[in-house]
Amino acid sequence: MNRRNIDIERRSRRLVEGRRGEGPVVYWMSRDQRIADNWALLWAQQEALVRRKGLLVVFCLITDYPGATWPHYRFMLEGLLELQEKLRPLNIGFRLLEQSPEEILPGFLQQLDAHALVSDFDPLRIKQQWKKQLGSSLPMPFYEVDTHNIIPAWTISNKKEYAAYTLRPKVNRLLADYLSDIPAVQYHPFEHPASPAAVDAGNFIEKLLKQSPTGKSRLQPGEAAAEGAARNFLHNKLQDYSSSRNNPCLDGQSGLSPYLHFGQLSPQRLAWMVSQSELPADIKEPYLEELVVRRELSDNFCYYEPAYDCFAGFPEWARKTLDQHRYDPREHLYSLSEFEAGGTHEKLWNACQRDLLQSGKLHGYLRMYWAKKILEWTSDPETALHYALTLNDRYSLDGRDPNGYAGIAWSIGGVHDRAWRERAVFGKIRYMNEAGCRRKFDVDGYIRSVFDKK
Ligand code: FAD
Ligand code: FO1
Repeated sequence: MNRRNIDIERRSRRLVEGRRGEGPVVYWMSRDQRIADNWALLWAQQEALVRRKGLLVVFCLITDYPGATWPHYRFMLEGLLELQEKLRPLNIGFRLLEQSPEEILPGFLQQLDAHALVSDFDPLRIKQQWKKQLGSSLPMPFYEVDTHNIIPAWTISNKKEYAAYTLRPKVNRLLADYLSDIPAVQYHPFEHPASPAAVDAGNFIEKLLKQSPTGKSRLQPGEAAAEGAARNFLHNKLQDYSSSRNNPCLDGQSGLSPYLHFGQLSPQRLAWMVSQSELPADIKEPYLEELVVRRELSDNFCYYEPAYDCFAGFPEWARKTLDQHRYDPREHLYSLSEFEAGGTHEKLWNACQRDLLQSGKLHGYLRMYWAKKILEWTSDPETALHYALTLNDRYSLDGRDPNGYAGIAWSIGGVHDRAWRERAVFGKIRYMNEAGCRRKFDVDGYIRSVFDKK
């Protein structure tokens, strides 16, 4: 096996044995919505080339995806429109199916007599359930390829990691071997058949987009825009990342998380570009720490902790301390709709919430403060968790993501953190407040910038 084949193979695993059909190889795309730098598509093409089969990409559109609203769909659908246009000259088919995968794929694949099915990896519950159900009803082999993590989630660790310091040595051991350039998909020489349920995906998406009550996406969606944004960050902002990223008044973060969330940008491509840049290592490392260690730690958490969005998913010390402070009096209590409307007594929190609603994103440093105040101003940690998850998923363009579940569990439930000095309500969970923010950045300047925004 050559290096390319090894690289492709070691990111895959077989979920179902099955009997190979005579039809095309099908890639059910979900988390990694791109053509470039997609190991799952490369895997599917390699399989189709060896077996002299056509190649088809299928996307199952679920109109009630948990937590998703129109701005998210708009961003995703515009990306898919670009994707299907780029697949055509490669002679790779694209089908958009309007139903959840475990319902529609078995019949669809049977009609095609599909040779094999491959999907991208995702640790979230909904995907794990779909795959389990699919696995029990498919006659053909079913594979999974991790093309979101640089080192497959099941390779980097076989257990839930305690914190970044336990995952980091594992990353460091394997990264040099896994972090490489990624080959390109080729023109596919074998025809894919006209398939059942072959609605014209382009027309269908255009029609859906016309129904969208939201205007154009604030951030330009799609693979081409993602690549442009990554290059812009690399050339103009990376050098100042470590000094400016924790200041919400500076535009110091990369802003790439929506592209990463919808899979329009490959984390490996981004990490590769950063690692190849001529900037000194001490400039590149803080960014790679977030992009590789922290991000892969989130996938590790959601993959090995089935209760990643529940109180039960918090570490034992955190559950114990939160339980001990469960009945502490709260000075302020707000309902979900009061939080949603940014109607608390604290101007900074209200500005954060307004920022989130206006721009679909909240600065990384403020996300921590924002979630911790929800813990302080609700009756119990379960309610706090529910409110934070609901608002983050509903309003963040990059929400509904393992990073969000891990970030909120860190803020409210001490996941990947340690015990701090004990205080009311929080117990030993790390505390944050406005005074701390004032020591870090110009809080009034931030508030003004949000309320002055048109
Ligand atoms: P940059 O600072 O430029 O970092 C580059 C990339 O590294 C990010 O895009 C992301 O993939 C990764 N990264 C950075 N910080 C973290 C982190 N703390 N944990 C895991 N990966 C990280 N991230 C999301 O992608 N979606 C969410 O819904 C989300 N919700 C969060 C909620 C809370 C309460 C907290 C505390 C954090 C949350 N994060 C979330 C993690 C982090 O804040 C964002 O990834 C980051 O702010 C995104 O902006 P950026 O791409 O400009 O980040
Ligand atoms: N995945 C799908 O396979 N089909 C969908 O219709 C779909 C909608 C969707 C909407 C918003 C959003 O944030 C994610 C959505 N996803 C969808 C899933 C996404 O691709 C990611 O896999 C997970 O959210 C994160 O791992």
